[in-house]
Amino acid sequence: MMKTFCIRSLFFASLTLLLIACTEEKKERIVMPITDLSDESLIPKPLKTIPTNSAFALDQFTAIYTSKNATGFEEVGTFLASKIKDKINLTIPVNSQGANTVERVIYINQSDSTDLASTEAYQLYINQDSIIINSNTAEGAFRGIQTLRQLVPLKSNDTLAPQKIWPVPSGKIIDSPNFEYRGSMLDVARHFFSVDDVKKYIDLLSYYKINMLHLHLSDDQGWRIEIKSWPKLTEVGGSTEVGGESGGFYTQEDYKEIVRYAAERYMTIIPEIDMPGHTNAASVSYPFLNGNGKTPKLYEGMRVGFSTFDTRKDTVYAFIDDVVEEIAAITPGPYFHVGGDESHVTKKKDYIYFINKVEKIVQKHGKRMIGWDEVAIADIDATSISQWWASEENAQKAVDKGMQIIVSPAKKAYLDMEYDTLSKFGLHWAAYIPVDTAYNWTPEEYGVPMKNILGVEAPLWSETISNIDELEYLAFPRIIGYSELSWSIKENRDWENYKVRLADQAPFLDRMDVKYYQSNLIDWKKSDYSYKTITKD
Ligand code: TNX
Repeated sequence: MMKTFCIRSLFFASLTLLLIACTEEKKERIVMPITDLSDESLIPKPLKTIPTNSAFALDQFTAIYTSKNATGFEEVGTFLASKIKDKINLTIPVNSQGANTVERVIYINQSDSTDLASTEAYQLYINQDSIIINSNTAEGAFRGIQTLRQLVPLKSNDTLAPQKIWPVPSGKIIDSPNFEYRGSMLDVARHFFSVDDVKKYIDLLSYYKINMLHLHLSDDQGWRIEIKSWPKLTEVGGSTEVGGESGGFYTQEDYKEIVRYAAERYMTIIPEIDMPGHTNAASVSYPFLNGNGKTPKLYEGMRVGFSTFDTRKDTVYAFIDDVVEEIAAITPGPYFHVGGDESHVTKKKDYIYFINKVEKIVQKHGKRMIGWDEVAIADIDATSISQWWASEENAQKAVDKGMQIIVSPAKKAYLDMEYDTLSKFGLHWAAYIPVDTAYNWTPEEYGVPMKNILGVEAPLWSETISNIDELEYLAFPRIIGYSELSWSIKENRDWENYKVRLADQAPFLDRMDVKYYQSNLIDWKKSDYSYKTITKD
């Protein structure tokens, strides 16, 4: 590994020298401050960090270059440039467009090196005059630039050279994710959230390398996605929400825009249509669907478990086929979530019959089924996925079937649980989840074997929240901890160390106008954030 690195660094060093030689006037060498890359507040913590105690001089003479003919790499470079511009108001050219004098390069390189463990793996080499990001895929490069964004200091050091310089601590980072599935769920059914709200959430999640956003698109209180063959679902079923406000829904164009925006950030959207329970809004729109024997009416409360589809009617399955077909057609990701939770008024044998049939419909439309942990009682395939939220017995059934599991235990990973008794929003039926409890558990050892774990997801149910500020209050800062629980290996996780790095997220969260919960377990760094690199004399 060392040998490949040396050869590669030689290659890039010569590339850098060549670039420097090409510049018209050679600037004096800047003496950079002593830094410690391993002391930077990166979240999630990378696999390996090797400091070299100098710095890269990010300044107006820096340019980004990306591998030619490597799909998506130039876009990753452009994304990085725009985020650097947002953070420190420095314009950096990408692949020479607009370049004047170039003295230093950030090179985003497509590499076939077998050292890169997965499509999301990356290596970041920060030298005095070059930063090199190696990855097999643009997805890996995208994860790598999130690390780099976190390393760019907010304030320039104006004593080093006539121009402003933002020193990026030097060294190597070798990184790849512990779990391939790192997610959050947003319930847009109990309260509706606009496309812009969802985009903001996507932006924040992707900064912490979360790569899955599960949208809970239907429930008793609302149906939130346009289905062209069944228009009343949104006309009627989308018209209200918890508390009686006017609800809302995504047109298919809106949904495609969310999918596109997420894909630009290498995030997969997972649509959920919850059934056979949690279906009151659908049954109000089309009463033939209803199987609970009562006349359905729009519901604006917070109870669960009272609705069910009629599991013995062919027309119900024809309806589901249309719904899955339309949503699958605008969902490029591999998954379709069918809910399956809390079907308290569906008889067990009907529930099993229903899930068996729905699994086949999902597969027919080319997707892999995900369901809440109850689905493991049905006769489903090992290729389907169980999302473990409550029952250990159901989790064990999924393991016995050889299924993969998304770990989302309500007691640890539910973003809608209150922090403590003083919390402004949230519920506490599963637990109070302060910021340390949210972080201090080990998904790898929570009860199912590591080989069955696809990843970790933190669901945000929205009974008690109705706007983006309230969403942010519950999600932040806890979701940042879940990003580390799913990306970083357990040997690299430690609450005492994490809480200092979390405190350092305050300037980013403030800049992004995130109304996070300022837990007093954290000694938040406020906006007077000063330049952090140590300078030795
Ligand atoms: C349980 S978790 C539910 C949701 C509620 C949530 C509130 C799960 C699969 N079902 O319907 O919104 O609790 O915390």
